[in-house]
Amino acid sequence: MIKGFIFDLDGVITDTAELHYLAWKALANSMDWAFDREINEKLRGVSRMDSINIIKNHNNAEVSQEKLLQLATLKNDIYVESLENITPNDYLPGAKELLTHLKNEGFKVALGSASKNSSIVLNQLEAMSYFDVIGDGNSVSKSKPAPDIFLYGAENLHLKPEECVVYEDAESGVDAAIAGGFYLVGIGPKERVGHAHVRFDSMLEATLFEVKTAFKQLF
Ligand code: B16
Ligand code: MG
Repeated sequence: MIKGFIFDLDGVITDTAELHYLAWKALANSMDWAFDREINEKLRGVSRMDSINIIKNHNNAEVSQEKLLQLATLKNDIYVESLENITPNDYLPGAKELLTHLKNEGFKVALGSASKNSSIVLNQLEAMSYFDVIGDGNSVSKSKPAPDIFLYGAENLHLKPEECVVYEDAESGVDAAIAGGFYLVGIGPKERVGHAHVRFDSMLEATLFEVKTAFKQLF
């Protein structure tokens, strides 16, 4: 029986991808590195240090680990400053309605994000009260596609993976949730999240009614 839901943040609850893009772009420009939306797409759901390694490798750049950490910190400073612009109007369409619905029906809810800035984002959205557990980049050391972040969420909700539905928009996040033994809702195109158990184009379609219909033997 499904008793809980675990949500990814960027691309599921809100769209911070554009702010990540602008911050990485500013950093890349300062280094004279190539960076465009195609490379940015490879960073979806990927941790900060894995992201900078992808950008560095794309540019065949030689950078020490210490310098790489410095650059990632610089990008994060730019990104965190831009989070001030997020308001409670910035939920992805359908996300707030779904969270409200789940609360009203008594489901347990956790966050399962790769971001180390999830609390800032959730506070800006005024979304903290929807979550019983916050699992993010500060909670575990192995990032997606390792299942650790979702296992952390389930454990702290006192549920088994097979009692939880995970919502994810990234390929690595879908891989992580499958590896952990969760039921999975993919948000986005087939090429990206087609390996989820159920897929919707956007959060607007991924309502509780649709998920209950898709997994009807589990509710
Ligand atoms: P931070 P999610 C991910 O969020 C983003 O999609 C990804 O682009 C970002 O690099 C990662 O968080 C880490 O974020 O730099 O804030 O720690 O989709 O896992 O909620
Ligand atoms: Mg995501």
